[in-house]
Amino acid sequence: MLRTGTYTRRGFGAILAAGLLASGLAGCGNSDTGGSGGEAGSDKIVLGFSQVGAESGWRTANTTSVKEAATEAGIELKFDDAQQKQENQIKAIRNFIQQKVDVIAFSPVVESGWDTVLKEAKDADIPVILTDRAVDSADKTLYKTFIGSDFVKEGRLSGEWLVEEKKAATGPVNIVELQGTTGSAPANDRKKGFAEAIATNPNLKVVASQSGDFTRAGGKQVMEQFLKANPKIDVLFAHNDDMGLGALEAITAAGKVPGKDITIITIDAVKDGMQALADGKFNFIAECSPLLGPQLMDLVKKVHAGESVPERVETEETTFTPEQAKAALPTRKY
Ligand code: GYE
Repeated sequence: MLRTGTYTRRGFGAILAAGLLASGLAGCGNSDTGGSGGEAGSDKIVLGFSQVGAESGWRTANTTSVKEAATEAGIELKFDDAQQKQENQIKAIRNFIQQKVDVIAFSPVVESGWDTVLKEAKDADIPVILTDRAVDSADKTLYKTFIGSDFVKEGRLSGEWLVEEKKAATGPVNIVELQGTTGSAPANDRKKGFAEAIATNPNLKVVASQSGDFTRAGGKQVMEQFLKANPKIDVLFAHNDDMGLGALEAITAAGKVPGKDITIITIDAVKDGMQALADGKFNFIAECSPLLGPQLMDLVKKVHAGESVPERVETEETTFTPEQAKAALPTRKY
């Protein structure tokens, strides 16, 4: 379940190993946080986790990773699915505060609008860990740490591959972009990284860019509109595999061959995306690992014990071509 290769270059490996091996850390009981939402008499750490939703294969794998890792670490998990709505996440966090959980972790659906509820958690003395997606709060004391991917880098790697792929082009290369959830960190950052990379070749132009909300249905629907409005589409850049998979249906229905008539780049590298890449329907994927559970549980134990944690824990990732996807698929865990 655990890929040691995904961990940060900043010495997190050691922290992780220690955390995974330790069945309990000194000070892990609830007494030092002034109460717990756990069963009476239990000294288990209680973690309230607010998940974005179930919008993609990535998210499903992430939820499984968090649940399995909590069980393995002996942490009591209170899990809430916000169905892609910020108001639901704010409600869930307030519930966790009321229940006096020991630690709160959440994956913020969008970047803005968290200061008030984070302040409430801070006033209640409950440490908060951001997982997967960042917030834009200026006050960094509102949370202990942020663990997740470098989304700008994922966009940049996607753009750099395209620049190389199209370096012989003598005329315009028309790109359409399927953005993730509007206002979310991965949508903002992947767009930015990609735009910066393709700016080096003036032939590469994004002719349409719209949100497909990270879902297959969204990707299909928006791609249909793109195909109707743009007679010449050379490239699709989708902010995740699921939107790319949805777009495949629209492209095929329009009588075009995905991966040939239209070059397709996506992000995530979940199993279905990797299969499409191995089949030559996608051309390139930048990986984004959803297996954050073990790292998260280690951080939960540390912040609960009052130990210091790095401000930012970055997951390490790679990229895949069709040949690399074929080689990786048999052992792919998600
Ligand atoms: O890429 C997408 C999911 O926040 C990294 O959210 C995550 C993104 C992931 O819906 O598939």
